[in-house]
Amino acid sequence: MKNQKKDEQNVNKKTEDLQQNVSSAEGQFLTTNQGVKINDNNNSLKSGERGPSLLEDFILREKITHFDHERIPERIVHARGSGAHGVFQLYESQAEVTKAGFLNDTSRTTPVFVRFSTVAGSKGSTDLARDVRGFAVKFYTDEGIFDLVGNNIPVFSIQDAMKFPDFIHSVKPEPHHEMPQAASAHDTFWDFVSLVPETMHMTSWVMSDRGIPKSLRMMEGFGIHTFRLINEEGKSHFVKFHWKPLLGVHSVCWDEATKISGKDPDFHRRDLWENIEKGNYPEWELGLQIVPEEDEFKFDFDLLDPTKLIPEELVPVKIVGKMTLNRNPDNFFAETEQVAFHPGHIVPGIDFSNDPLLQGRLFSYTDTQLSRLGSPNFHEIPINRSVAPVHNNQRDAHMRMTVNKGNTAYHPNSLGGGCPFQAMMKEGGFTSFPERVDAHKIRNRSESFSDHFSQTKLFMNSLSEHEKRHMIDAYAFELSKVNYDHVKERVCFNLNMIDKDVAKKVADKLGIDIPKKVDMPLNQNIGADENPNNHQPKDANSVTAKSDKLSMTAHNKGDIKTRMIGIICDNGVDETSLNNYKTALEKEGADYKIVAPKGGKIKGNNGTEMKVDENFLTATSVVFDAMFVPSGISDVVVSHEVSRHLLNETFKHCKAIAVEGNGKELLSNTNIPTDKEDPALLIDKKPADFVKAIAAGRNWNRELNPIVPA
Ligand code: HDD
Repeated sequence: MKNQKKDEQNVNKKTEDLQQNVSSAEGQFLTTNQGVKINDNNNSLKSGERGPSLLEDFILREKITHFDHERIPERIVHARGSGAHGVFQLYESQAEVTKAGFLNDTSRTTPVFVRFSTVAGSKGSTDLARDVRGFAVKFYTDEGIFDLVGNNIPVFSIQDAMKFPDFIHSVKPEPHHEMPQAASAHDTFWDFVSLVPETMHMTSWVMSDRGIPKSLRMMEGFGIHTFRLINEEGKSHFVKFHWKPLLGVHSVCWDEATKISGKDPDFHRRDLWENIEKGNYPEWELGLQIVPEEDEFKFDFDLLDPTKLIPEELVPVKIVGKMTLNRNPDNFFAETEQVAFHPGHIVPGIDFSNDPLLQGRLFSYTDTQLSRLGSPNFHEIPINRSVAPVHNNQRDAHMRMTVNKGNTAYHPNSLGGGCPFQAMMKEGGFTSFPERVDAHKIRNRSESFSDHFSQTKLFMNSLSEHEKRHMIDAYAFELSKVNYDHVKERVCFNLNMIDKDVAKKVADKLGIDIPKKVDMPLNQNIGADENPNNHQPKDANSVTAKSDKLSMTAHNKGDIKTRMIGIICDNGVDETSLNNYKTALEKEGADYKIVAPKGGKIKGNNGTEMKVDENFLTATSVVFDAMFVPSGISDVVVSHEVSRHLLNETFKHCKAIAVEGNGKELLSNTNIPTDKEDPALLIDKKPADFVKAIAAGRNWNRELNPIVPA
C-alpha cells in the first residue's frame, strides 16, 4: 500500500487537480457503471439453476464488455515505463536568457510528472535490458505544459526522423518469429547499425555501462536536441538540457543485469517505488548548456545534429534548479500508462531548433497518441490536463469531457463577446522565434552532419579502463549473437575507423578478421554519405580528445545514500557485530536487509528478534550493493551453498564484502582469495571502513583476474 501520510505532505497544484478524478471505494457499495447497487457479483442471471445465462443480464454484460476492452495499444517505443510525481524548484532566475515562467520565478514550485522507460521491449519486458532509458518530464507550468522528452544518453542514433521507423524496426523483435524480446543482440539491429555509420556514437554509449543502469534514480537525463531559449526582448540562445542525479551515476555489470532480469524483472520499477515510499526522494539538478546565437558555427560539429553532444569543456553546464520526485502514482494505468508526452509541448520562452530529428518528432507524438489513447481529447485525461486554464474552439470527438458553454465555437466572433481572446505577447501569447529561412526546398543532408566518428572516438577516449573493457565485451557479446559474418565484419570495420584497439579486441573475441574494405549491398542506391568508407574520423583536437564528464566515474558522489546492503546471518548472530554495522550504514543513509536460511524471524545472541527480509530461496546478491557477514553466524550459514554463492557472486561483481568473527569461516569456504590486496574486501575491519569501501565504488581490478566461478 502507498504511504498516505507522505502523500498528504507532498501535494502540489497538479496532485490537487488530480483529486477531482481520484476515487476510493472505501466503505462504499459495489455498483454498476450506472450507479446501480449490485446484490450478487458472483453469479450470472440464468434460466434455472443449471440453465443457460440470459442476454438480459445487464450486470454480466457490462462487466465482461468493460473487461474485454481494458487494454490499449502499448507505446510503439518506450512501452515499458515507470512514473512518479514531483516538483521542480528554480535556484536562480534565468530571465536573461528565457522568459519561461518556471525558469524565471524562484518562488514558484512547478509540479512535474516523470516517466522513465526502456525503448525496445514490450510493456511486460525486463527492466534490466541493455537499452537506452527514456527520461520524460512533464512540467505543469502556470503558462501551460512543457514536456522535456529526453533519454539517459546525450546523443541519438540517427540524424533525421525519416530513418526512425527503420531504426526501430531493426531493433524490435524480428518480424518473422518475434524474437528476441527487449534485446538489441540480434541480426537486424546490427545489420542496420553496420550500414548506418551515424549510429556508432549512440550505439557505443548503449554498449557502455550506461545501457544497464543500477537504478532509474542514478542516471543522467538529456534533452539531446539543441532547443532555443527566448528572453523577454525576443533574443534567442541555443540550449541543451541536462539532468544531473544527486545520487551520482551508477550501473550494474552485464552478468548482474542478466541475473536480475530473471530474479526480479521489475527491479528498476520496484527500486523507484520503494524509495519514494521510504522518503528517499530521488533528485536531479537541471543544467543548461547555453550557446549564444552568434556562436552557432563555432564548433567542429553542427548544433542541429542530434548525434553530437557539446563537451562540457567547451560549454559548461549551468545548474539552475532541482527536481524532486516525492509521490508515487495512485493508479498505474490512469497516470503512467495514459500520460502523453510530446516534444512539441512548449511554453513561451522556449522554442525549437531546425534539428531534423526534432522536426519529425513534432509530428509523431500527437499522431501516436491518437492511436494509443484513441482521441484528440487525450489532453483532457487527468494526468495530461494542464493546470493553466484551457480555452479554445476545438470541440467534440471521442470521449469529450469538457462541457463547453455558449453558442460560439469559432474565432473571430461577436456573439460570444469575442471570447476566447488571442493573447498579445505581453499578455503571455506564444510567438514563434522569427528565424530567417531562405532556401531551396531540398531532400538532402547538410555536409556539416557527416563526421560520424570523431565524437564516438571522443566517447571511447573518455571512458575509464573498466568502462572501456565493458563496452568492448558488450560489443562482442551482442555481435556474437549475430548469424552473419559480413554484418560483424562491417561493424568491426566501422569500429576500426574509430578506435583500432577497440576494433581489434572486439574482432578477436568474435574470431573474425577486420576487413580492409567493406562492400555495401548492391541495388540500394546508398549515398556517399552513408558509405562507411567515406567516414574517416577527423583528428580530435586537444580540447575534445577526452571529456571527463562522459565517464561515469566522474559522477560518483562518494557516498552510500539509499544503497541496499545484504547482511547474511542466522539465529544466534552476534548482536554487537550486527548493530555496529547497521548503525554505521544507517547513519550514512544506506539501508540493509537480513538474509537468513529460513523466512520468519531470527533471534540474536541477546535474544532480540529480527525479521528476515530474504531467505535462502529468494535471496540473490545481484540486488545488493554490498554484503556483510557478522560474527556469530550458524554452522548452516558457514557451509551453505547459498551463502557461499552469495559471497562469491558479490565478489565477482566487484562489490564490497565485510566479514567479522566467524564470518571468516564462511569466507574461507568460498573461492574468494584473501591473500591479495583488495580494498573492497574487509576482514575484521571497522564499519566505517566498509562504508568507505562501498562509497569508493566497485573494485573493478577483480575483473582482471576472474577466478571466482559464480
Ligand atoms: Fe521518441 C516516445 C524519447 C526520437 C517517436 N520518445 C518516446 C518516449 C521518450 C522518447 C522518452 C517515451 C515517452 C513516455 O514516457 O511516454 N524519442 C525520444 C528521444 C528522441 C526520440 C530522446 C531523440 C532525441 N521519437 C523519436 C523520433 C520519433 C519518435 C525521431 C519519430 C519520428 N517517441 C516516438 C513516438 C512515441 C515516443 C512513437 C511512442 C509513444 C509516444 O511517443 O508517446 O511518438
